[in-house]
Amino acid sequence: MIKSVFQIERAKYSPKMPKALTGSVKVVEGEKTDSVADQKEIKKLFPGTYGMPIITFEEGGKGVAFPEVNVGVILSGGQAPGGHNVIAGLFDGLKKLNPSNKLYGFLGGPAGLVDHQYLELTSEIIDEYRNTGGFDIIGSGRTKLEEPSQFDKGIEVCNLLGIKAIVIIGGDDSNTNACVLAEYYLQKNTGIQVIGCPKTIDGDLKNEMIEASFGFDTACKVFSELIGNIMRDANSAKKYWHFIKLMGRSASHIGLECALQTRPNVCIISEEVAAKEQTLEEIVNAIADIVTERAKNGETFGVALIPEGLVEFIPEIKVLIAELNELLSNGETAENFQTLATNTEKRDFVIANLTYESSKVYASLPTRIARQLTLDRDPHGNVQVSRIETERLLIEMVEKRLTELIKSGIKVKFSSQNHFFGYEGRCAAPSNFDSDYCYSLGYIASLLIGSGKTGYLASVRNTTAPAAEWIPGGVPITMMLNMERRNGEMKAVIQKALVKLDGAPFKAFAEKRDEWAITTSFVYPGPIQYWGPSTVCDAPTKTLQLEKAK
Ligand code: FBP
Repeated sequence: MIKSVFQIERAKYSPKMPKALTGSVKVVEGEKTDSVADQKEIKKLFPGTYGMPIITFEEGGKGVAFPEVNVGVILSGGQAPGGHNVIAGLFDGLKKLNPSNKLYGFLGGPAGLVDHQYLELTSEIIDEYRNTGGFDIIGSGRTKLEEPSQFDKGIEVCNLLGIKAIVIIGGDDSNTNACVLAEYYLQKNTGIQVIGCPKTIDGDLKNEMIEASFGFDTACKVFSELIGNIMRDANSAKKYWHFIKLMGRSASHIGLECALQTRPNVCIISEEVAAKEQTLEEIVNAIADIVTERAKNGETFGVALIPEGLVEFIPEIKVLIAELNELLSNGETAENFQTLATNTEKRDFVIANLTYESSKVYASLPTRIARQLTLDRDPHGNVQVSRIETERLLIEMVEKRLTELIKSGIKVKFSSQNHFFGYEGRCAAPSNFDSDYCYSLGYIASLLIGSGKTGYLASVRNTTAPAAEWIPGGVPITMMLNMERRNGEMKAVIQKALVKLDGAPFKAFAEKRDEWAITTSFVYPGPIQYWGPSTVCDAPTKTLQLEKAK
């Protein structure tokens, strides 16, 4: 592999670790736990792994010799900066427990476990990937692990390779699968442990015990740099409104964090749209009002941030999507839809099969956007919001609204550009925070394996303090479960963390947004810094700082 000078220098970075992990470690068990909701149902579904205690790793312990163990690791779902460091931390932790331990990587995500595609990860391979972005060391995938036949295929390959533990690095859906797998292997007495690690740039896998999912820090910093660059261009040329859609799936954490870092004129928060039951028309009119107000001051430019999942939160489109899900997921109508050859036939078919209200909404959307709403769902049943051009939808509708205002005598000029930031940040070189955090998560996974645990998610708390003071541990995944309707059935799943409207990050934004809307207040954060003062290189996200502020 040909390396850039940056990669060569960055490979030498030694991730900072919690002091508790630097010597011998002792396991401290806390109180028994309960799931966040639906305790009775979850307990019944997970009799073996329900109620386990929270684990903390503290300095001390006797440094006992660990028996040899082989471990398998899986990268699951969308890429997030730092995944390679989780694997490096896991590898180093396993070797420290016993130098004969082996780590196998399953290739291409969970499918690698089922299809028996794997690679032994040696120190030569690991060293190539330390502190790098991407998941290319073993690849990732979105195969859903839910069928006993898949779990049994996993047992076969584990027996073949002598694997006694599997580490799944994934988001809420993948760690829900990890929990199901842990319970299955426990019930079947296979002796195979399953440990999860919290990954996703979306930032929606967090709770009391999991302060952040890895990748959020780096991705937001990359997007904020790009937004800042666009702001500076907008402020220089003074001729465009830039509409920027930001990844994050349902949750608006990325949009909110980037808004706190850059101070845009508009940032829509999907969770607020849902709470206030704002219609698409209301959202459009509010943006058009800001464009008009700024034009009065001669500022015919601006920046609007749009969360990727917005459409799912606008009440009338939410109902439409739910109807489309029913219509196109199973059964005869779904099959009939698939046989239609042209987009026009598909559009007519959908309109004819929706309720009156939803068919009106569907027909009112630009054809391209309406078609995007009918694209295939991902294997977990989620609408692929990254493929819906919400930023263009809003531009078209704001233009229409402004044309009406112009006709009524209001003077306003509006030229737009649209952008979508997501893939630009998912594989960026991890920031110091993500490099450190991920390495610790992987190292902790090795300790959870060493202490015989299963059904746990590796956790690091106190992450706004210097890394030496971080608190390493493990949280039972069952603690995060609740029952939700998925693909027409009630399922136990990890509760997604959406933006809290009474939380400190949203409040900080809401307090300032009216001012930022009219008075150009842009902040240009610049690129991530990997060398230099700690205040520049190690600062966690504003979201984390505000959430953890005492
Ligand atoms: P995960 O939830 O698997 O971490 O993926 C996050 C994400 O980047 C979302 O922000 C985005 O909607 C989605 O993946 C895009 O998926 P794909 O990589 O399949 O295009």
